[in-house]
Amino acid sequence: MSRTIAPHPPTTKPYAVRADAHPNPTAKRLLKLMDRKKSNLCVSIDVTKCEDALEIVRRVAPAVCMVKTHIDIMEDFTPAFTAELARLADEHDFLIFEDRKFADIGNTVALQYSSGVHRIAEWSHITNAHPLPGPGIVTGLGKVGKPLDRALLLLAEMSSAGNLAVGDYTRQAVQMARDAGRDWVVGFIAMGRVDSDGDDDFLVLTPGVGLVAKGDALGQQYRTPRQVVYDSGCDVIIVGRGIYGIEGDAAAVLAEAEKYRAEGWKAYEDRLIQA
Ligand code: 5BU
Repeated sequence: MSRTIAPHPPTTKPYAVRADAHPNPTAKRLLKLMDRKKSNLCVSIDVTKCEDALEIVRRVAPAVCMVKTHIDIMEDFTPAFTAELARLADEHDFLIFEDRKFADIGNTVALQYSSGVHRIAEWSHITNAHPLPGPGIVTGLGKVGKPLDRALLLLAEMSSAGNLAVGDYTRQAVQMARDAGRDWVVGFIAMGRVDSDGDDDFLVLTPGVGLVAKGDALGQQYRTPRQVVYDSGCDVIIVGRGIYGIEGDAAAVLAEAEKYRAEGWKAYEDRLIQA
């Protein structure tokens, strides 16, 4: 399979080398632990009961660099859930990414990030925002997240069919990140190297990854880890139902996570060799 993107200098460097040069402590920690665990796999935990979510995390923990949550879908949320998640993250060496997709004015998102029932900034190392409202969203979230050494991703592209995050919108998202600086906006949710017109080293995290299914009934579109990491130059693969949705016991879920980890890592190593 041939590469479909223009070469992008930072993606030809090992994660560990990129870690050394990164100005954001969370991005630095992520790149280092990816290297240590040989994993560019983020597992997305989209179940609605806290104990079910924790059980999946315990199963996949050895294989992941990151766990992604949607905290607002938890039906029985209490702060004990995020405390346990944070404990597991420390014990098993992974980061927590709350996929909150903030999309309001700066003042409101700062409150949504810091307060309410979920107090996201307290436990989530990384979160994300739509660039739609303009740079005030980045500044507002930064007031809360920067003092805590958190990291922000902008949604430059999406995986779902017919989404509007394309063309100029994507280019302006990248510009917004550059204007904000990598000490706070560390990268993007995107389907490829949206930053390939420069040589700044952003992280690209990519959902819509599956080894078997091509999509779902609601517009999700899947590509393989190799298409995402090798062909498109992305850094982290985000996999949900492809891992926690499989039939079988705890060992089967870990085996599936391990399969994705191995595929993602091989694609990364091949990318370095090809560079
Ligand atoms: P799946 O089960 O692997 O399809 O789950 C994908 C996850 O990634 C799910 O939590 C989505 O909310 C998330 N996601 C996505 O699928 N596509 C996007 O463009 C973005 C997030 Br942004």
